[in-house]
Amino acid sequence: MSIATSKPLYSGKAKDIFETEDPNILRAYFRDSATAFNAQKKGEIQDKGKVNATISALLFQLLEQSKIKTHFVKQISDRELLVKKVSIIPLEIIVRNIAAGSLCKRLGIKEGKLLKEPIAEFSYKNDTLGDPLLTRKYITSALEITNNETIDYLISESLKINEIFKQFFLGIGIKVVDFKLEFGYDKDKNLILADELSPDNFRFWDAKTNEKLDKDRFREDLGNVEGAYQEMLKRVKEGTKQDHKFQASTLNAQSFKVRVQVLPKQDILDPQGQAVEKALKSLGFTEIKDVKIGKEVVFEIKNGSKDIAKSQVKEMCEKLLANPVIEDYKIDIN
Ligand code: ADP
Ligand code: AIR
Ligand code: ASP
Repeated sequence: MSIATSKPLYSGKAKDIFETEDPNILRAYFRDSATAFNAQKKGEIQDKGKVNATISALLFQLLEQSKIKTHFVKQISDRELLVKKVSIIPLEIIVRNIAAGSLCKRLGIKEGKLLKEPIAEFSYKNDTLGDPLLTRKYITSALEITNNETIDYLISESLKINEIFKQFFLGIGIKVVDFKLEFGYDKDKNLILADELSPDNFRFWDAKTNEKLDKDRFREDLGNVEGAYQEMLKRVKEGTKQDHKFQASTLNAQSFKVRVQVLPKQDILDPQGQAVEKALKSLGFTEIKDVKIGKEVVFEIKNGSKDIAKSQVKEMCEKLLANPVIEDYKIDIN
């Protein structure tokens, strides 16, 4: 292919961006080169380019199904995506669900703290300055990058994307700790999501073990960097194949009221139940037997389908709300 040898329009820390015959379409070539801490640390992660291009393609498609406008056009090889050319807004929008990275350093919070609500924050996309954190006024009045209305849109779009991702990744046993997004204007002045969606710009933790499955393995010299990237590729491929785990209608989701009743299994020793049974009998209620004491968990869940919501609640019960070895659970969802 002749275009493969042409000079990149831009060569960044992880990707080369080429023009194509169509002036509105660019070709992004994902390299294996890795940097961290604003390129102070440099290295290679074998096959990272392939993993990041493919995960990005799958996740952009997932978002498009949920009516999020993105620059994604097509994956044309294992390392290359065609994307709509945009004029990038020089802001990094960072969404956080769990404390990690610079948030912990800045605020002295312990890594792993579940934030009361997801946070969307902005950094200035400027390597020389080390991508500093920005306030709203820095953006609108000091740098004059954009206006309040656009900031509001970027925040609400990023938080919407976060909800889609949290739900999708939960289905493949991954916690979305935080991530970085970039947006830009296409030729028709639509503000759309651009750049990449990959373990380079997300923190992914295994939901059961909290094992880090992202670029932190490279940043912190944790070893098995390649293995973590491959594991994420495997899971994202599985997740995007299985429609029952995730449905495109997330944004048209209804809210369901869930009531989960958890009780010790019939043949399991339940000392609390026995004590209550004894006390009741001593009060004269001698006709009772088999007292079991359990718990009830109530919450609301949003989803486009009641069946999917129910299968997710079942997964929650199996993984967290009940101990399936010794407890039975009953789900009531309306
Ligand atoms: P960096 O510039 O941070 O070193 P990369 O190596 O990933 O990052 O280079 C990709 C560059 O291309 C980034 O600066 C990103 O903002 C830019 N980019 C991403 N998507 C598009 C797009 N659709 N149109 C124009 N530029 C884009
Ligand atoms: N990020 C920020 N700048 C570049 C990247 N990739 C991503 C990190 C992390 C999130 O943004 O990969 O997922 C928050 O980063 P930090 O360093 O601010 O904690
Ligand atoms: N992407 C930035 C860099 O390459 C920041 C980071 O990922 O740590 O330095």
